[in-house]
Amino acid sequence: MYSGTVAVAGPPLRDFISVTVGPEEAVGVGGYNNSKAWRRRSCWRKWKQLSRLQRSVILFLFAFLAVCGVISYTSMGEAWKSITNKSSDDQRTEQEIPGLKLANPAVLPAPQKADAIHGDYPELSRQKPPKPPHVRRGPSNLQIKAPRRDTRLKTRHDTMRAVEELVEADKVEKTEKSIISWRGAVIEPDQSTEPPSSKIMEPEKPSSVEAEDQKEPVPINERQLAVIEAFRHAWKGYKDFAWGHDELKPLSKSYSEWFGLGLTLIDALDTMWILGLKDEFEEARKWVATDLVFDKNVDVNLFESTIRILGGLLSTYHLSGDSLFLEKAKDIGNRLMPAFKTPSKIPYSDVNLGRGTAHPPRWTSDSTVAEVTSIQLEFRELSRLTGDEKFQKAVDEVMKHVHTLSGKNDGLVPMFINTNSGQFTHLGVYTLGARADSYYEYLLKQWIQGGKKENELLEDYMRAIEGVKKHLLQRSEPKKLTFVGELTHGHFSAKMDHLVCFLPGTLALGAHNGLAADHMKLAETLIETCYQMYAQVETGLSPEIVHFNLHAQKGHKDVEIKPADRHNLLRPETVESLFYMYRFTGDKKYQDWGWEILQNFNRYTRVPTGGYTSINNVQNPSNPEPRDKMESFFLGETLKYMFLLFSDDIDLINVDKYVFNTEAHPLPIWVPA
Ligand code: DMJ
Repeated sequence: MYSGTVAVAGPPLRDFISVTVGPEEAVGVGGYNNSKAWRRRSCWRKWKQLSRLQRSVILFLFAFLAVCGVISYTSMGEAWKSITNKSSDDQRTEQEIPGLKLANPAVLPAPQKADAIHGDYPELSRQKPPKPPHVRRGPSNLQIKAPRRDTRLKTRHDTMRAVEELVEADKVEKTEKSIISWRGAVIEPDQSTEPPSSKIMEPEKPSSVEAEDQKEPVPINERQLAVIEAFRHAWKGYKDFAWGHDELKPLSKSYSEWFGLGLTLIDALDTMWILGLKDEFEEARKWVATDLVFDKNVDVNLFESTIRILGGLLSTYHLSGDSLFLEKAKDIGNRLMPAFKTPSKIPYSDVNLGRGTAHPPRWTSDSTVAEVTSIQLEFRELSRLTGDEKFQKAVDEVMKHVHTLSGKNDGLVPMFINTNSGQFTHLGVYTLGARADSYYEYLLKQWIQGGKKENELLEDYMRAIEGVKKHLLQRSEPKKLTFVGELTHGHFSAKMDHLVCFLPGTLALGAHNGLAADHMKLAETLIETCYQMYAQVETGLSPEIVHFNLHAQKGHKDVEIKPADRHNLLRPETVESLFYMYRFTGDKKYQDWGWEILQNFNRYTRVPTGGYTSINNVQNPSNPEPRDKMESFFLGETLKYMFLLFSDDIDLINVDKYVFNTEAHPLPIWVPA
């Protein structure tokens, strides 16, 4: 029973208001009657009996109490917010894109409604995917752990402070350093030979495997800060001289166009998110919102635009939850579809985005095998997000067709496929390098993406690795490095592209996902080889292609380099594999190797006015001959994998929740059935 009295001072008589509310009031003639209708009538009668002033005062008091209620609600702590958010999170996906239905739910939570969070997110929150729900689903390796939000945010603020200090320190340091000139470029001689100073220390946890159980957030360490500094330096060049264009030409302080779609900017979006570069991300987002237009009379390469643009937009959508990126992804996805209109359904290499026409290269009707089989992760994810199965259907058909084709050699595929006949061409040449590389990578990654159910993919992957072991592995002299060569009409060549260095990481990922343990052993030996491709070279940077010595010769190293192959394009593959190896073993040597590589990029490829450049000669430290081009994958992949390699936080893009596309854009793993 409740009885309340409200007293208000004022003019006589009417100034005193007494309101009594309680069940007593409801007792009238006829005894206790608590029917809803009776209560409504009784209250209304009482209300009518009050003077206008009394009513106004009561209304005012109710309004006042309501305002107090709202204020106290909004000032409640994080815990309360997370409780209230949790239930609405589940409904967001459908609300943000009308009619959107997920064909397959993802292991990751649905991204937050874009417009709701845009411009109002906590600083550096972009380093992490949106908050996962507390419920755990699926097998233990796919379960989502409860977030550690408060402490993590604190760490991010500390990190940004440290980054700012680092930038300041860097400015001071730069003015003190001497510089050397060579062929039109000025390179800082010992840039970042030591990690830049910072208050933040490396985490004590020695291994990422142990890190799985840790409860405390992992602070960003000095090496990661050095990556952030490198990214900012590269970004400065792009912003100053190439903003909105495809690639920076850092020496001539200009740019080059490939597709005319701001390739570097799009490729770098999710890296900025992961590195926590809020301002840079925000500025780039604005460009995407206002300047990125796909309705252009421009020919693009299907594979390159899929892995860099579609992949970049999709992963940025997942990390940020901003629907702008999904809208752009849908737009380009639709515009790429004409590529599949071929007699065999094997797509053409080129598409005109504005005209909706597609064609093969001028000199052939062939497509590259790696290109037509490394667009699947992106198109499948686009179908899952939009509910439109046409994207997935088109790329699945390619894989099913390639699965049945003859012309393979123990699972190894030739490099070309004809868009008319659908058959492999140029038979008899097998490589894990250019034109075939990511076919193998995507067999495994599609299998992982789809919840490890698509047996044909796994079958093809396992068979191919057996083919690699049988036909392509050899050991070099004098160090007996295991390497992956090439087979040309039965003849073994000891040639290995740097591109092949994706393989140790892929093998390790497979082993982590339950495949043969000997894949991990092979990964360990191959990553050592890839590291030696850097370590045995004068600049400490790998050339594009090496030839291994099969016979010991006095004074010769394992690695030989031909003049035409001695360039370095800032490629990511070795760092990518180092990242996986460190994640799965916790062996610090992989971080140390990556650190050496970063320092050598800083020594030989960094351009003082902003940006990094490809070089022509990794064998000449005094004149590495800069090429005047910063490839978009340096920001999209190389620096991202560096940052993740140096991290001890397995939740910073957890590989049990995300699968990286071949351009290092993380896409969610779908929930297993
Ligand atoms: C990137 O575009 C991708 O990693 C692709 O798979 C291979 N080439 C470059 C990087 O080397």
